Amino acid sequence: MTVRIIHCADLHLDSRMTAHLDKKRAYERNIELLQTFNRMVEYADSNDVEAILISGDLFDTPVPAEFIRDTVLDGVREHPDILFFYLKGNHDEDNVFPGDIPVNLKMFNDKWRSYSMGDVVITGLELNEKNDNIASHYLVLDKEKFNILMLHGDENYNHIKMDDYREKNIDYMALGHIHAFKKGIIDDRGVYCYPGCLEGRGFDECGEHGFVLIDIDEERRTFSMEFIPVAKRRMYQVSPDVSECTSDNEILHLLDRELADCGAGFNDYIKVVLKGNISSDRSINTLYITDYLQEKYEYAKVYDETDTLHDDYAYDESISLKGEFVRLVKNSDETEEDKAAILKMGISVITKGVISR
Ligand SMILES: [Mn+2]
Repeated sequence: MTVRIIHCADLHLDSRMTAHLDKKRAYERNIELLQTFNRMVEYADSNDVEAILISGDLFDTPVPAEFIRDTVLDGVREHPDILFFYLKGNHDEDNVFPGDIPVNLKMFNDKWRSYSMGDVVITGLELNEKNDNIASHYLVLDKEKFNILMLHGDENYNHIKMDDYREKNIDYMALGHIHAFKKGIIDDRGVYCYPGCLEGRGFDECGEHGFVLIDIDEERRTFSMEFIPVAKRRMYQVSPDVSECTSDNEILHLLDRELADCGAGFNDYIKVVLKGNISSDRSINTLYITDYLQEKYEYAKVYDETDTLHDDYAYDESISLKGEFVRLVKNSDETEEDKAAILKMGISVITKGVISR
């Protein structure tokens, strides 16, 4: 008999997300996060998945918006054949469900608690400052069973040390807290895994995101695992060196190549940080580049962090506004660093009419 389980974590439903998005788009993005949760549940429904493990931070806040909280509960109720195991994390640590919860939603508390699904046993505990150093001492698992352990944290947060969990008969440790996929070995028997968040919310969560699908062979007590990407949008950041680009169009071609290599598509969020050295008679029009990218992607932001080649200033003897400006700055009492910054900004205004940032 094969038992099929989904392991996810860090959905962070009802996040602020106002670092890059205005209020309206942040709200739309929250709805997308909720739809991705629904998509995962639909995947479970149509692929014979018996249980979904949520290893913490289902919500970004202990008091999620009613609509988001109730939609999650509706999704659970509408799928009575799927068991949902929800262990709270550090963002949703309070009582997120004040009312009655569906019978197929199984929760945990600050003491070890186990649920059996035939020969598969799911055990979990919500770590806190009082129990995190002693929790492993009280963990007893039947070595004849296939043991899944749910926890939220890492070495630093909640002090989860893999050494403490060796030789404890764990087969699969379903963790949450780290927002990118990560797996490793506990001992001869078990592995640990962080599935990462379901959707990236910022440029510190770039690339593919999804959940882990686990197929357990109950008799042989073996399993296989597969990462299933499910995110609607992905975040990508590229920092190309544009020193060799002699025009903004050349920068666009370079970005096209780099973003194609990433696999970025029109649903995705793009952050570009331009690097390298450009000559003083050149200024990059970031508005032009941003506009181009916004046509091709859901969201794009461009930062110009190029340095201007210092030597070029010395030779500008032209009788022009730019020449006069360069000489004025060059002969000023400013530090070399400030001179470069002032020249970069001023030349950008003079030649393109925009301030290059
Ligand atoms: Mn988290």
